Amino acid sequence: MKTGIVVLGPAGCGKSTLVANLKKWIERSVGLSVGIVNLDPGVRYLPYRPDLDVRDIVRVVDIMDSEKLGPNGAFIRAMDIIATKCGDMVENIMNLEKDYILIDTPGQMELFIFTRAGPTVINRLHEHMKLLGLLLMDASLTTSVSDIVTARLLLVIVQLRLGIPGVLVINKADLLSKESYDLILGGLERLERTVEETDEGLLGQISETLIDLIRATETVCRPIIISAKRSEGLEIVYDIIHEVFCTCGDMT
Ligand SMILES: Nc1nc2c(ncn2[C@@H]2O[C@H](COP(=O)(O)OP(=O)(O)OP(=O)(O)O)[C@@H](O)[C@H]2O)c(=O)[nH]1
Ligand SMILES: [Mg+2]
Repeated sequence: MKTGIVVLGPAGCGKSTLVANLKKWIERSVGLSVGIVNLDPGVRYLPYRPDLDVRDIVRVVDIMDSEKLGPNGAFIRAMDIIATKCGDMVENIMNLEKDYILIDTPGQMELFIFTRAGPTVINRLHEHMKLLGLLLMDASLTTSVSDIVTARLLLVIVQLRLGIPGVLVINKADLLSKESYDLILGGLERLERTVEETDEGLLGQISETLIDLIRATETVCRPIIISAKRSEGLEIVYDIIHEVFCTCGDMT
């Protein structure tokens, strides 16, 4: 069965950079072949040459012109069109003779996750291939307990919406302070201790409750920290992909 890695995350967190550099890293360091699928119908420039591109089906700019819609309305319309042509797309992906398939997703993550089309495309793919989601977050958005709790909770929601296992990947390590680094890698216990020490009242209680929820729903592994641009930490990403599929099997 083919293995697909779905790279998700808020706008500008480094998804396309990770896809470009992870492909290079896997091919160079592991010697396996990697195909790339672009699922973003709105993107203009990509830092890689995709093997399959949804912009061959539909482009957001064309929908904005032809249907007189704004960017978000046009994006939702484009995703609906992609969902209806999902069967052909899945067949084309299955025909790619590659060991791994990296799937780049739109910057408007909420429009991908919280509409019907995004989960439909992922569910159709998941019928034919093993999938792991990498939820990428910008390091500047993971500097406090509440930031990290929010990111980890978002991972739970992404897994729930898309029905695939996921790993939280903090990108732009080069911008991360030593304190934030330790807080992210210190695990849930470290977050709990920090909440207790800082006595944030009601917000602290919310964080404690959410930490319990994250502990109860955690499936794959702790967050990892990388720099997609500098290709740092990509060996950890690869080890986790390998661990999830080869050691534990598909965890859904
Ligand atoms: N400092 C730093 N910048 C990075 C890193 N990875 C990516 N970037 C920069 O972040 C910006 C956005 O990168 P993209 O790869 O286009 O991000 P994206 O998530 O695909 O963006 P959208 O598809 O528009 O949502 C670019 O300027 C990248 O060079 C990193 O590890 N460190
Ligand atoms: Mg992108």
